[in-house]
Amino acid sequence: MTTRCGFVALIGEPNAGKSTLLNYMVGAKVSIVTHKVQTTRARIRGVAIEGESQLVFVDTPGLFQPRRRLDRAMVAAAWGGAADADLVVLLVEAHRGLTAGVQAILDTLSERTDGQRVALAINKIDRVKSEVLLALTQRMNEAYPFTKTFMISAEKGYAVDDLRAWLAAEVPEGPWHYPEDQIADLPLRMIAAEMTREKLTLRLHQELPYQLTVETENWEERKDGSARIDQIVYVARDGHKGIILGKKGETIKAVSQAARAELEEFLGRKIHLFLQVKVRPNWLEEAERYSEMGLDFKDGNS
Ligand SMILES: Nc1nc2c(ncn2[C@@H]2O[C@H](COP(=O)(O)OP(=O)(O)OP(=O)(O)O)[C@@H](O)[C@H]2O)c(=O)[nH]1
Ligand SMILES: [Mg+2]
Repeated sequence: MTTRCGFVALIGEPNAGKSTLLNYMVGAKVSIVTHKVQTTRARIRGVAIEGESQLVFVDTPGLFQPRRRLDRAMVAAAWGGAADADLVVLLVEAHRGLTAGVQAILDTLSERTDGQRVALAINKIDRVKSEVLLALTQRMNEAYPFTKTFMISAEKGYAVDDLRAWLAAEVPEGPWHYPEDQIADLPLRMIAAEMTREKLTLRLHQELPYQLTVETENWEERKDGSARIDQIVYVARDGHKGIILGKKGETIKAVSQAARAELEEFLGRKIHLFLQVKVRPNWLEEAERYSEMGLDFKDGNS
């Protein structure tokens, strides 16, 4: 029996649906998803099995024109994910088509990858008519020599099985990297912090979600099988702390409840979650914050 195993990087503009696709492939929510751009900040690995193949999907931050240190570190992590992978899947949004942002990705795609095959996944096909898809497929394939094109809906699961089957046949022969029952390669404390960040992002308006970070400070196993998790939400300004707490602490309470519920479902046990908001004016320039996020601080140097 020959097994196969390989790394598949999911790249694309922010909001293309990379994390949604990873979660669908894995069959569990290992990477957070929101309607806002720049949700994913680091490389997140999710594992799926198809026949004799183990597919290690690498979800990456979106590729965009970076301005801040954090942006640069995120974009570097995304391109790094593509360079290290056996196969690359570029996701584009069907209803947005070949945007300037997609063109910018195509312009450097071949030099950023190491000769790997790149498949195109036109995502969110549930939002457009089929004529649009055919025209876009043609335009995209004129713009870049994709090995193959898929038209999918990561959210609805349309044609995702075709993509998975193709990837399973294309990854190199070799032993599996992970035990059969492992679905993610990300420390639990980070998954827990990400869940809280997702709930904050969904609840807060405007720029604030981009200006905060969440860290799991302490994780204590209890005798009754439950766990106590303490997390810190770092913000840069005093005013932001007030917004996150909300009137009489309502906002942070709702966030904490939602994050706890999801964490309990993910872990299958009782969780006591405690959130604390800290004002840290310079957190976006602190190396430790980046390593907690799974990013390389030096990548942010301009
Ligand atoms: N209609 C539709 N929406 C989708 C589909 N796939 C993803 N979405 C939505 O698109 C939004 C962005 O999805 P994400 O998976 O967070 O996108 P991403 O590429 O990981 O975004 P970043 O992490 O910010 O780079 C979410 O609101 C998803 O629910 C799809 O197939 N159809
Ligand atoms: Mg994402």
